[in-house]
Amino acid sequence: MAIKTYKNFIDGKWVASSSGETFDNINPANHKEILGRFQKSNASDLNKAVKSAVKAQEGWRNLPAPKRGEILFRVGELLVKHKESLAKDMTREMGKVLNETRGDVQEAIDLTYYTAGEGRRLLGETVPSELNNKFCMTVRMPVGVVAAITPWNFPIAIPSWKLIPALVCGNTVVFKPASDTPLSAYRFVKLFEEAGLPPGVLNFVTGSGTEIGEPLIEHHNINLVSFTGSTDTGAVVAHKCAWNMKQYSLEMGGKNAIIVMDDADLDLAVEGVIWGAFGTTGQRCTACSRVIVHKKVLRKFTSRLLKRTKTLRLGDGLKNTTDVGPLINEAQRQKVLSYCKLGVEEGAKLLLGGNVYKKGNCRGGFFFEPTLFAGVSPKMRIAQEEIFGPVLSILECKSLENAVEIVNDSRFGLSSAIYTRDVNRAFKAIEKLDTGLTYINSSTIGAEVQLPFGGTKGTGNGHREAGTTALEIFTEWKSVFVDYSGALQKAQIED
Ligand code: UN1
Repeated sequence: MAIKTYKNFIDGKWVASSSGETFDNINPANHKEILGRFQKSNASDLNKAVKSAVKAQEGWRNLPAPKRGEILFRVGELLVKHKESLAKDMTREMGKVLNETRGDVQEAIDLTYYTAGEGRRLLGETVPSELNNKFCMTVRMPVGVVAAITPWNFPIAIPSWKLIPALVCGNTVVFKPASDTPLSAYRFVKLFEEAGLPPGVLNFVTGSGTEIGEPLIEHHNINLVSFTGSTDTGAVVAHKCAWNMKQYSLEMGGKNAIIVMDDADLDLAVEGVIWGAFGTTGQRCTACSRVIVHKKVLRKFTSRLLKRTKTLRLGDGLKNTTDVGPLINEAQRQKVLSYCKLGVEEGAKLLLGGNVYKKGNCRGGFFFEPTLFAGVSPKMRIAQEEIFGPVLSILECKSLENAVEIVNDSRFGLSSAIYTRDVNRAFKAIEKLDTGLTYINSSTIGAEVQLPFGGTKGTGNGHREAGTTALEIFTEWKSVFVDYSGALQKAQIED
């Protein structure tokens, strides 16, 4: 079958890059399968996309917010309609199992329905004035032109966290998806076109971070950069934005932990840890990569976890017999492998896995064995650094206080969880764990869109996506003072 070439979307038209070049989008479960060719865009394409977003700004911000919301509701309906085929394409292009790619699309549906309703809210506040015959209120204004730079692990859900709130708030957008997942991004953008979004309001450009990502961040017409990805790249975004006086919102790494106390339901905890550590092949920023187990139950828990991990079946995510799909690409697989070697060198005990997986039908993909390390101490690099793969470290704790100390001994602060039947311990954990998300008796993954999403410390820059807090990112506050006294009234000045 002929391989399809996909284009950029600029000013409401599908156009090829002026580079004349494309790159291949491959299936990580079988890298011989090419899913499509995408534009290898350059700075000139990028400039056109930004220009088109600038041009569309005035019209879009003047469209009443409820009308903007209506268009986005239609996007939500189209996501519902195409959920299954979007999920299948997503599994083919990034590997996670079909149930999870369905979940990815569902998360975008939830986010879209929740946030499009902001078109009829976008609440500000009214407050009293210190003077008579004077009215005070706050209103939300769009920030302007937003650059949305998104990762490959949630190819539709994460773009939805950025595009939907940005648009309902009246911003226009230039969207640059990860080069590993341009097909899902393309299909998402097609839905906005079909829903009737005016030309130029959303522009889509594919290509590498250096060719177009950096010029996009630095472009003088970009007012806000919304980025999800690695902490190293996030730091570069922050530097460049600070230097150019732009706003930026960063969602970055995690080193998320589950605490298993001695009173926990151990079978439930094993299931939560398996789901958190090996779901999405460990490639979630919320993935559980440390399990901190009370010494009284350490042996029992470890043996049950080991037994359960051995049952996981690797394979193509499209097959319903598969539990764990491939990693995204070979570079990522080599990174995970090097961390496994490092764990052994650091003195951790490799209980299971630790190597690439090439058996049977998995030969042609970027598969990696589900890996367990025991005897990990908190300062080891495998307990400190984000691996982004199916590698779990087991650590021992003596008490809740000790467990909290280990969880918080991290440069990241995204997600944490505790398994306990003791309500006092649960609330103590909620109070003490320094993370943006905390789960009681459930895994570190599975955040819902009506709540703020984000983390403390090196995970972000204090912003929270989703929920109503997304509006804080995508709007500017204006404070308004209306004096209807007909006289010069002076605040703060005594007569
Ligand atoms: C991510 O890993 O980048 O809470 C996002 C979760 C998902 C979102 C994860 N709802 O795991």
